[in-house]
Amino acid sequence: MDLTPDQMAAQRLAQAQRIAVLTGAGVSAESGVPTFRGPGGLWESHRPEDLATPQAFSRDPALVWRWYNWRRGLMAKCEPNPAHHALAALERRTPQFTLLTQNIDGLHRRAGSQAPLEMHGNIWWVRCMDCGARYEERELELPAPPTCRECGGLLRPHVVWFGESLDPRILGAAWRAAARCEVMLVVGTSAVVQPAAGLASVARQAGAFVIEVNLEQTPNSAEVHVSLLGKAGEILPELVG
Ligand code: BJW
Ligand code: ZN
Repeated sequence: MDLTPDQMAAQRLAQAQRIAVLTGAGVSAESGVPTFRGPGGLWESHRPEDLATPQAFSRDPALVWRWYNWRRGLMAKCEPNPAHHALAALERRTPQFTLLTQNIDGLHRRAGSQAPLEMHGNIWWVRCMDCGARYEERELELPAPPTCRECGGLLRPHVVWFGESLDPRILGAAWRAAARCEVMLVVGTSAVVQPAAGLASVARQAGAFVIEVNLEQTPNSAEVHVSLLGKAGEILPELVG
């Protein structure tokens, strides 16, 4: 009997020894974290060039920090949802599992994922522009801008802005995981921001079976093996079983 696409995806995930998962903002949407693009997305009411570039930060660090403080306040109230939990469960049962996330909210780790590769950084970490110190900072009432506890220098969020390179070790590990996996699962990303958006093609060209879960079609949809349309928090628990 022919399998439906979701049954085929579930079977591939159950049988694979090596799985790579790439997540984007859509995986945290059901936790209440705003996405960037699409209806209600952050870029509908905020210009990325004013808030998420190194030039914007040099021009007006206070403005950028007020935006990050607002987002830190929002994210502090969010809990992992069934999609995060399903991915943590998939990791526990898969011999070689790599979670690649573009999200900075830390929710995968809170759901039990052991070592997510946070390609765009983490909003709960700060980095000093002067001495390079980087440390976790969970205080919600940070001044805008805050200063370094080591040297008093200007702190920035430890995230990757447009025009900045990703950490080469993280990018290298992400590329290797994509090139070596048997199955790649791509969840809740609009697949327009490089270099993360290219990972599905890397996996596909290396022979992996690629599954996409999203509310809508993306630039990746035409080249994946299975595209499942719907909410990650509903589809992933079904897929992982
Ligand atoms: C659901 C759902 C549910 C909703 N269930 N699904 C041309 C011009 C200029 C620059 C470039 C260019 N070409 C390439 C570049 C470089 C640039 C880039 O890619 N720009 C494109 C936009 C064109 N990339 C970079 O600059 C990167 N660095 C780099 O490439 O270095 C080398 C280089 C430098 C300069 C020039 C060229 C090369 C760095 C990118 C850093 C991205 N940073 C951000 C902000 C992080 C910090 C922060 O959050 O404040 O990262 S931008 C933002 O987008 C954030 C995200 O991680 C990233 C991706 O977004 P994501 O996760 O896909 O979210 P959305 O909102 O886009 O999509 C959500 C999806 O979920 C949707 O599809 C929904 O349907 C779905 N969904 N609910 C399932 N319940
Ligand atoms: Zn410092």
